[in-house]
Amino acid sequence: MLTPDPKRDRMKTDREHGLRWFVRIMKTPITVTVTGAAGQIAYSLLFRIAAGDMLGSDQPVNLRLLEIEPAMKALDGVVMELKDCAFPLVQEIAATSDPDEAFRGANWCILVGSVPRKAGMERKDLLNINGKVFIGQGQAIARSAAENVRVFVVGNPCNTNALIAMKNASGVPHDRFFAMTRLDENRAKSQLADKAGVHLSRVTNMTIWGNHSSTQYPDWTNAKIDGRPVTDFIKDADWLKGEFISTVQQRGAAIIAARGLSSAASAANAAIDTVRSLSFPTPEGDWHSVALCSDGSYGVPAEIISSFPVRTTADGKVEIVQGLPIDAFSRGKIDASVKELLEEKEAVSSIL
Ligand code: NAX
Repeated sequence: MLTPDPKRDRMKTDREHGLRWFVRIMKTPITVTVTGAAGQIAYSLLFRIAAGDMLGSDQPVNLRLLEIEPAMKALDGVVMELKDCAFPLVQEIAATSDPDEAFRGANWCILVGSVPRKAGMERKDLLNINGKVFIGQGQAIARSAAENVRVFVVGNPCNTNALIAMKNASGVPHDRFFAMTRLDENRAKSQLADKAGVHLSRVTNMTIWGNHSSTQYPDWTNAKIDGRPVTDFIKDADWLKGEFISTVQQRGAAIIAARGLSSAASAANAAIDTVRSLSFPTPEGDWHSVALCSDGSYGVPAEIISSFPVRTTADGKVEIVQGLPIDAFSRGKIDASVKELLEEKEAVSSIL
């Protein structure tokens, strides 16, 4: 144990103080709004945003947190804990149940809050209940967020919730809306790495196509291990076409069965990964998965929020990777998931 040394301790305090001051003067803070801020995903997500994991260790942030009225007391506790972490990057924290107040000046809106499916509820009922929430939030984003706002939906059914928000956020360009399939991508990479007996950093180019649901298609045909086809490492074609896909599709349910609660830390981690990948250039030759408004690429009808292979360019543009070969097996899987998205769109057509 070090003996007390007032001079050394004073220098250490000065250094910490200097770092905090340096961070404060370096960059304009980015305002991040998180909805469902007292929920279990947010309980992991907020602390990682505040620590700089999402936007960078030199990027100050303002946190604006939205909850429904009954959860405001729990949210107060989350705010207390955020303050007690004394994160140097956090400039302001606001907690509210008013969407306009929450989205005021937001550069990033991460929409996590959503009503969960209850026993006896049809998918259509869930779509309509959440639809109302995302109409209001889309409108509030249009009224109150920053001009360069980007909206990233995690709350399920996330693709269609994003579509509803997009259609109701009048004046906000459609290319600002995203929904999360990165957790599925990460799950797929991990499954391939385990099966091939390699570290998962060697697995790249993993696309999730379609809907974040049990119809999603984790595309092993275009994925790579050490830059080579996955089939160079995994010879079991039946596994790739069957168990691999169903394991990724059903992973959420498997976690609920094991943990008694849905995935939270891994979902928060995937949200961090997504915003980071959309904010910084994608490594050469690779891509990542996120659902965005289709422009008709790969035969996916325009104006649905569907997952694609995506790159962020050096000048910050987000582009769908073009020209990937789609074999008959992949075509069938993509079409099945897109069909589900079109059915969801039809079910909420009255509120678009
Ligand atoms: P929790 O139930 O723990 O938290 C949700 C929070 O949202 C609650 O605190 C609730 O009060 C709040 N909320 C509800 N309506 C709101 C509204 N109108 N405005 C603001 N807040 C509102 O759920 P959690 O485990 O955090 O999951 C959140 C959502 O993420 C769920 O819809 C879940 O299905 C979805 N997921 C999406 C994933 C994806 O890959 N896209 C994976 C993980 C997760 O399943």
